[in-house]
Parts: sequence; C-alpha cells; structure tokens
Amino acid sequence: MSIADVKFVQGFIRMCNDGWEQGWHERNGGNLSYRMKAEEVEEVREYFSMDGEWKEIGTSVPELAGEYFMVTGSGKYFRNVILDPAASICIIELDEKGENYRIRWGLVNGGRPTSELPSHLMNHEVKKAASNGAHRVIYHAHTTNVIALTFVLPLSDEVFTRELWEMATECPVVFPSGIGVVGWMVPGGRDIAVATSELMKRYDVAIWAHHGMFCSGEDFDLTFGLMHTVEKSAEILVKMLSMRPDKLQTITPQNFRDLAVDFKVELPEKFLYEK
Ligand code: 2HA
Ligand code: ZN
Repeated sequence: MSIADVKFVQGFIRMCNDGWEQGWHERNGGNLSYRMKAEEVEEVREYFSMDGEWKEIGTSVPELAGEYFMVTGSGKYFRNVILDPAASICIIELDEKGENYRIRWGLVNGGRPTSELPSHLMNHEVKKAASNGAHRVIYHAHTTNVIALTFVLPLSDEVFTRELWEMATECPVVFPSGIGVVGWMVPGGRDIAVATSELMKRYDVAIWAHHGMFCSGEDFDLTFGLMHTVEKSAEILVKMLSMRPDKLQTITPQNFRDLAVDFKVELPEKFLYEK
C-alpha cells in the first residue's frame, strides 16, 4: 500500500494525465487543487511529515482555515505527475487563520505549491460557501481554443456564454450559470485571484484572456468534464468561424428557453439577448 493507491490520489493523478493528453499542459502550464475530506486526511496521515515550514499564501482565506489540499507543484509538469507523483504534487495544510500553509507530503525534490495558489484558494473559499461545501476541485488549464477566442470575441461574460452555449446543445445544461471573463492580468498574484473569485461567486467557469481557464466542481469527473465541454464548444466555434463569419442557422433564444424547461435548468435571461 502506498499513497498512490488511495482513491482520491488516483483521481488527482488521472485528472493531471487526462489534461496532459488533451494538450492543455505544455511545459509547466496549468495547475490543479483538491480540498480533501476529513476522512481522506486520516487515510493518508501516516505519510505526513512535520518538516515543512509555515509559508505565506499571499492572501487570506479564513473560511479554509485548517483544511488540507492536494495541489500540483510550481514549475512541475503535468506530464510527469503519473510517473513521479511524490516529486510533482504535494499535500498542504492551512493554518488556523487561513494565511499560511505548510507542505505535509510530496515535492520530495523541493519546490513550492502552484504559483496560482492564491487564485486556487480564493476560488475554493468562494465555491465552498456557494455550494454548501460540495465543490472540492479547482482546475486551471491552457485550453487552446478558448484562448484563441479571447483574441476575437469581446471579453464579456454575456458574449462568451452565449456563443459557447450555441455551439453544442449540451452546453447550457452543463454550465447553465454561464462563464465569466477576466481581461488580461498578470498571473500568479492576489489581484487576479480576487477578480477570478469574484466571478466564481456566480459561475463555475472563468476565462483568463490570452491565458486559459479556471473550472470549479464537486469532483474530478465533473470538473474535468466541465473544462472538456467548454473547450470542445470553443473548438467548434473556432472551426465554424474558420469556415465563414456568420451562421446559416443556430440555436435560438426560444430554443434555449424550451430546453431549460425540459432539462430543468435555469438559464439567466441576460444571456438570451436578441442579436
Ligand atoms: O505555469 O499555468 O498560470 C503554471 C500556470 C500559471
Ligand atoms: Zn496558466
């Protein structure tokens, strides 16, 4: 028995590899974090070390005080996670104020948690509250087609949500609350974390212009599936725009309203504007 045999660890590693195979994680691009359940902390406690020093998170997340997270390492490559998880990922513990973290397992050759730790933890804090504790996964990936679209579509929540909903009938069912968009910002710091977590109060998906995407979800399947669905929709839109700039036919606002009734989802009217 090793830590890699534990179910949530396997799920984490598989998700990293799935993202790599999709082509979303060139070099050290992207990062993943998972808010562990209390029983999962106990399941792996025998592997914990007390050597890690307390370090500043760079922001404050009091609602996550004392929680444990599995996160990818800064500068580590998603393609290596499956080969050497102990060198590529880690488990961190937050202090009783939610201002500092220490590494309890992993990153055996040295290193720090993801450079996007402030964004991950501020998103976790917002989504934990918004979902009554159900959301546990925050995933950042460099999704090619979504990034391409941030050069040609207006950077508005309404336009991205509507255009991506129109590209596949499943989309409004998979992300009914819509998609938020952040204009270009310096990554890695508190400012972009605040902007992203503000959007995460309303959405499960946030796009960083000319950079990538953040998704939040309850488990690895739902969160990977959400990223995959949005990116596939973006791929269809890129293909469509490459064929011709306009559409001969599409899913109409009334079609979306009909779909919402049968699939029992609420689709905010602000996305169903007349074009
Ligand atoms: O290199 O994706 O946003 C990791 C990142 C930073
Ligand atoms: Zn990134």
